[in-house]
Amino acid sequence: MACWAELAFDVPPLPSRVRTLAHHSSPDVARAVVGAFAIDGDLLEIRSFDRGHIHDTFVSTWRRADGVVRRYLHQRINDRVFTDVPALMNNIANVTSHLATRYGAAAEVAPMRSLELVPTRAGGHYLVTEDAPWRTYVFVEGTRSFDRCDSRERAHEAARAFGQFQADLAGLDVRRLRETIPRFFSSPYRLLQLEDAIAADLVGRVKHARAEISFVQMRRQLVDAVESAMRGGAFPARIVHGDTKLNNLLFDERSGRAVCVVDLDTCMPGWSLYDFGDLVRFTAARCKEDEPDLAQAGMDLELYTALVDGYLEGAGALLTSAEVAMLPLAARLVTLTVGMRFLADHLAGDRYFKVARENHNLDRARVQFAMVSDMERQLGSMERWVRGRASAGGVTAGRAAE
Ligand code: GN1
Ligand code: MG
Repeated sequence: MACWAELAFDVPPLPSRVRTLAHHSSPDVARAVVGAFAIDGDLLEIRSFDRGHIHDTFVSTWRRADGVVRRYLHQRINDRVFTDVPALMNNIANVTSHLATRYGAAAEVAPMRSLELVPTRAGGHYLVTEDAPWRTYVFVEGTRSFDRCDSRERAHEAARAFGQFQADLAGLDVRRLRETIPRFFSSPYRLLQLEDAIAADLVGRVKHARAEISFVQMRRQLVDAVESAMRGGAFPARIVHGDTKLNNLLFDERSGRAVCVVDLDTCMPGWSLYDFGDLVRFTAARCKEDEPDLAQAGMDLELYTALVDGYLEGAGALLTSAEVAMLPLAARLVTLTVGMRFLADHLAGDRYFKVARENHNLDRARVQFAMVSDMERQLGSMERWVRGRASAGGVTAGRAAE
């Protein structure tokens, strides 16, 4: 079984300084490009749709000749973050067609459905304009998403659905997907990027971030833990979603069931627990990702336990016992790693994540680190819950590590 760390070797490393500037475009720009996609009817309306830190997103409404009104979601792809757009869109096309086939054929996975790409009139997966590449999805109607988790049941359902998503992709050959952002999931590499940003100190912010920097430096061992386990063959590379924020899941408005996983940008080879870790980072957070008041930050243990149960229900049959045992570690590691990325971007002058205020990325990093500290305080309980589930047979895993 190929190890993800090995798969990463044949791609060039990221330049040490990511040359990315967030960019914004308007509904007028979107209006000019949406006609190039294979959509029937008259355009009634187009408006901005605020989501994510990377792309610009719009929703359009169209009326067909037969009177039926339909909506579509358009994204101006940030090609400074995703420099290999053909590979990105090839991954998404592979994933959506695999899921559409699976969901079309297997009654047991209902009511899940796949995102649906709308081709260009020329038949491509995306449109190249002078300014940027664009893509279009069918808008998934009758659903809603949540920026914050409102209940244990919601957390359980989200984790079940993201776990199932991973299990549903287990039948797709990892090698059909490219790692579109090199070493995206590698914590040691993220630490190197942070160290580069500290050494360069491009905007003179290092002196104001000493506490955050030493917080990371004291956790070097954690940074290496998963990659060394993978190098030792503890678990295989898998296709992961890579951005399992609660608001990347659409819930049926009426039943409350999760029905569609969105934002497939980082769906690529990685380590399965990344998805679980990112779920905990976002969904079990006591405050929003960029809360300036750190007194509110931390991890809700009740929500964490619901996430463990839901994730094991969705993906348990797929996971090795080594993976299950590492769930609590993954929560800490992914939260630390995303914090390192925010901190590195703050130190490099906010070139990657969109920011809306001064020190926005620093605030984001601080919330992640406060959460890591809180997880460290609750580590015993986090581990006990997972052990209890594994020994109670709540996990159908337990195969020897492959
Ligand atoms: C970015 O797509 P969006 O904005 O949800 C980022 C993720 C981070 C996340 C933190 C391609 O996701 O990796 O975890 O922000 N995506 C990319 O909120 O870097
Ligand atoms: Mg994303």
